[in-house]
This record gives sequence, C-alpha cells and structure tokens, in this order.
Amino acid sequence: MKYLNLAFTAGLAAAATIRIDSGPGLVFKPEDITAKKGDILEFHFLPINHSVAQGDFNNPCQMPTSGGFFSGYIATKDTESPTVFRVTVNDTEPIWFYCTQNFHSHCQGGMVGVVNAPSGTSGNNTLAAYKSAAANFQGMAGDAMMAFGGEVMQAGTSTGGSGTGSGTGTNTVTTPSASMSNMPGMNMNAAGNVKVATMGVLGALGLAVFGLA
Ligand SMILES: [Cu+2]
Repeated sequence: MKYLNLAFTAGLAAAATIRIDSGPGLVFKPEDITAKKGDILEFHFLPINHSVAQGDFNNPCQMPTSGGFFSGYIATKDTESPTVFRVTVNDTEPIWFYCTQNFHSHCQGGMVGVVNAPSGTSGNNTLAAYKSAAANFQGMAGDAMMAFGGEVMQAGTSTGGSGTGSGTGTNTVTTPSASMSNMPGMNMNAAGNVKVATMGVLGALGLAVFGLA
C-alpha cells in the first residue's frame, strides 16, 4: 500500500496543462485559477479577436513594467482559433491577466482573470476587486507590438522541450479556417506555428477587421 500512495502523490505533483478560454464574450473561462509551479496555462481563443496579457493588480488593464507575457491578437471569425498561447507557471505568486483588445474595451468590460489569487492577509486583492478597478479604468488597455513571455503555437502540438506529454484533449480544432489562412500577415510555417514576429502586424489588422467581441 505504501507504493500505491507514493505513486498517487507523484501523479498529483505532475505538471498540468490548464485550458483557459478567451471568450466567447468579454470573459475568460475559467477566470479564477489555481496552478502550481511547472503547470502550463494554455489560452484558447474564441471569436472574434482577443488576446491575453499579464497584468498588474495595482494598475488595471496595463502590463507590469517588466516581465509578464502577451499573446498578440488572435483573430478568428467563426470558430475557435487553432492557435493557442502557452505560458509556464514559474512560481505560485498571483498572476493577474487581461485582454488588451481596446475595441469595445474588453478589459474594462470584465475580461480579466487571475492565477493563484492572494489569500490570507493579502485577501483584499481579489479577482472581484481587480475586475472592479478595471471597470473604472480610463484610457487604452496596454498591449505590445508582438507576443512575448510564452509560446504561440498550434493546439495539440508539443513544445518539444518538457517531455511530459500532452494528453490535454486540446485537439478539437485541427484545421485553420479559410479566413485565417487568407489573412494578410498571418504567416504559417511548415509546422503550422505562427511566426511570432508577425503578430504585431496581425494585431493591427485584426483590430481593424475583427474588432467586435
Ligand atoms: Cu477580449
């Protein structure tokens, strides 16, 4: 029985891939997430044009002054985008995040979330408080010229680095939609991975073409 218990404990400690849907609507699902060090946050993108950026609790709808992550804008017209954004959780500190889409003010509209929300003495820093501060934010949500701090990749593909396997059931979308393939600036290489360097261009185009929630 001791062996069985050890095996069970080891299983619990294995890194997990946590799926987070960006949309539909101005919401992340789930939006209040518990993750452990080594877990991967895998953001999926629903129509029409969302993103995810790491936020700063004290500065809603803005990125931290250093570090963080940004997916770029992932435009998709009718169905979930085959493109996902994966971020590795490096510690158990809170990770606030938001959608940077300014057309229809997604962050102000409630499209925010948190990984490992503070508890105990830091308990005032709740997701509800962050969402409320975002709702009162005046100005443009912060974004970046291109993706950073994570991997922009096709759903269901391996990162090739961890060797932990996937088994996440994220292969539901296997074919890029015609609208994605035809979009200027949307360059796919042979492996189907989006070239991150083009994301700034894509973002600008996506904002113009698919700005609706
Ligand atoms: Cu959004």
